[in-house]
Amino acid sequence: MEPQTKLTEQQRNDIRSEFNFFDRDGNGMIELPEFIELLTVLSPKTKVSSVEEGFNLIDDNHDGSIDFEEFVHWWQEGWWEY
Ligand SMILES: [Ca+2]
Ligand SMILES: [Ca+2]
Repeated sequence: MEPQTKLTEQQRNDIRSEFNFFDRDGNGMIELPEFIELLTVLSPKTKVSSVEEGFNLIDDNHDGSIDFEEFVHWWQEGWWEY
């Protein structure tokens, strides 16, 4: 499905745990309010406006939520480290 991802199963499991942790309502998607909370935890100095910008970048298919594959992609890019 995702030939460009080179993650081990262990890494995917780790990311899955993170994803599930931030998916507060457990619907399998991270919505904007959940994402704001995520970024606030990972990077407390992040401004909400730039979080919204980041959300739109990560939301590849622009359906208003981040699904697991989008989340994995973002995680690999290490966007939040900047
Ligand atoms: Ca959710
Ligand atoms: Ca999406």
